[in-house]
Amino acid sequence: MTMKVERVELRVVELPLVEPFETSFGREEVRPCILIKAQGDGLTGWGECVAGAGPWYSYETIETAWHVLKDFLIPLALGKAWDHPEEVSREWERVRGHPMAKAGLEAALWDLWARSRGISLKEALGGVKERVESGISLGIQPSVDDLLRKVERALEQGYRRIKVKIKPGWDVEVVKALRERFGEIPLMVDANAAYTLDDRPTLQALDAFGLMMIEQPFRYDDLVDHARLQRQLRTPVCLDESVKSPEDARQALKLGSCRIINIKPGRVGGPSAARAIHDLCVREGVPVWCGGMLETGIGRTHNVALASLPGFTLPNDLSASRRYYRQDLVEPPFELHDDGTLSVPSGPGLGVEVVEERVERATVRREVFP
Ligand code: NPQ
Ligand code: MG
Repeated sequence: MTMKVERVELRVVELPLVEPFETSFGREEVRPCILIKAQGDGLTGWGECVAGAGPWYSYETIETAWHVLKDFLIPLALGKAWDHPEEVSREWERVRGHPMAKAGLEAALWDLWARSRGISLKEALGGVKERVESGISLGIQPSVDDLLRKVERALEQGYRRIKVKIKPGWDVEVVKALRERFGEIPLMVDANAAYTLDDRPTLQALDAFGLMMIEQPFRYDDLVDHARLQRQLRTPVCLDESVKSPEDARQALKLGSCRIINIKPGRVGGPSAARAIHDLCVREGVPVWCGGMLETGIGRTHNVALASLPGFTLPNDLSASRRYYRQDLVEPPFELHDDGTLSVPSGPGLGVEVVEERVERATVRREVFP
């Protein structure tokens, strides 16, 4: 059953966050993102590009992603006959880098393709779980007391794992306070690349707290120093920023740069690449989990479907919609069950309704191709 994309609509939408989100690289109060609507054969598919306003997490921004989508990726996709989204993403291998731009459009094609077969994204990707485990990611707070209150709240809500953002000066004392107050809860930290080899005393101190993992302590593109660190720590190192493709994942495992990988479809170039890294990690016995980029319901749904694959054995950065947004762009919004999980939608494609009137209201820019 061959398909064709006849029309693509790009939008920038801006949604206010319920509270500011602060990491070692900056503070966000509003989340802008690009939404992609791909249409063909009377069907519609939705994707979300997770590039941020500035090049702080990675080099991509809303502007670079818009440019690459408009001038290179959409022209390569429009009007071509294809049987599977992976065929289209193979065409884009000619475009170096820009994984977030590729991932947003590829996600829309997966939705379109799944709908054309009348199956859910979960089935399309090979998912098996009906519910996925939720963890929460808590930003840097004004004080340790503020963080303790946030963690208490998250545990009451049922989140299965607490992740706290760290940076030099907001690390060992914070983790110590959390262990003193909450004991042996499932706890991890994410540095977003804020440390160097010189900070090893700090990382050694964190090693004593029985953390589930330390995420991306070193440079956003480093594999070598992480390998050296992993040999010196009991705590598993988890890579996020440094793994930008299946090839990076293969090299990271070969070098011993980490014992866990955070898979984000946006960061690695799309659902196909995300699944390839999952498959590699299953073969190598390396646990994975699905990260988050403060997605709206559209990106969140794609992530939840991915996290239903069997190798996603650790709690994911997939929280309830209301953790980030007062009103999500999809219905029903994601709600946390008492057991700390989210349901994986089972209807065709995304399996949730995109509320176009809300999308329209949040839109600050729009363009249609051709
Ligand atoms: C992480 N996410 O795991 C990311 C970091 C992050 C939920 O911790 C705009 C662009 C906002 C990129 C917010 C979580 C972002 C962003 C957070 C990246 O490292
Ligand atoms: Mg991270």
